[in-house]
Amino acid sequence: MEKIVILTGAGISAESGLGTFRDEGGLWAQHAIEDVATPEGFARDPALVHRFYNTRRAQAAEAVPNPAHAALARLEAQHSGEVWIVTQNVDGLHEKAGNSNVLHMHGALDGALCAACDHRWPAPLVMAPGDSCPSCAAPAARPDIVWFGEVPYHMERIWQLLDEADLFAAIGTSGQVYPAAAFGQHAGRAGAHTVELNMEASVNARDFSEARHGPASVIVPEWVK
Ligand code: BJW
Repeated sequence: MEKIVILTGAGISAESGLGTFRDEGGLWAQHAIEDVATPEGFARDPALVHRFYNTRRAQAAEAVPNPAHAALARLEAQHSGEVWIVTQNVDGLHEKAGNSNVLHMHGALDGALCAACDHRWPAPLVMAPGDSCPSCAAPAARPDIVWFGEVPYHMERIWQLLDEADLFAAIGTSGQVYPAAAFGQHAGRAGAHTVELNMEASVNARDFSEARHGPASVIVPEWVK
């Protein structure tokens, strides 16, 4: 039975009102990456990093899935084989839309992580410097987000899914951040048909055997049918 693996990025949530990173006016135009998305930035100015994620947590809590998320939920419900979503997004919109096979490789806004003992728990809406861990009591709570220089989650499982995939699709991602940027090439070499669905050609467009360009809310439902 056909196995489908779908990588999603910020572009799939753009039409739900959540900013992408690298588009004009995106999150990185407003914040320096090294200040808010690295462990070094968090050590330097935890208040700034918490403000950045508190704002995004509040936006994500209000956001609703758009027709692209809904189409992927339909795909999982109706496809006779396996469908896996590997998402770089931390907004939880795939689960809100109804997908259950979701791997969050860059963490989640609704999660907190203890930098001292690695304990994880549901994040409160607002986190602050010095918040303590409910397990070891260290004042070391941080967002459960994978920052630059940290190893993304579920990697062993993801490489295995890519090796076994018959179809791999990348949706709404610029292809600039590794290891996700290498998934298309990896899946193609392992034998999958590869398709990119994005507003424009990504930087690694040549790794895909098929491309569809346009807003995700239009091209994803068309692709899923
Ligand atoms: C639409 C649309 C619409 C708009 N419809 N489309 C040199 C070479 C190779 C690698 C490295 C290197 N130097 C450093 C590295 C490693 C580094 C890296 O890749 N750096 C690059 C910048 C070069 N990577 C890491 O550090 C990662 N860890 C790692 O590699 O560990 C080593 C290891 C790996 C594996 C096994 C063992 C060891 C960690 C990366 C962590 C990324 N974290 C962030 C922030 C945290 C999450 C958060 O706060 O939300 O994750 S960065 C940010 O970028 C975020 C995203 O998930 C990620 C990807 O961005 P995405 O989703 O692609 O968004 P955009 O904005 O870039 O693109 C949006 C696209 O949508 C655009 O193309 C638009 O056109 C399109 N679009 N509207 C359809 N309506």
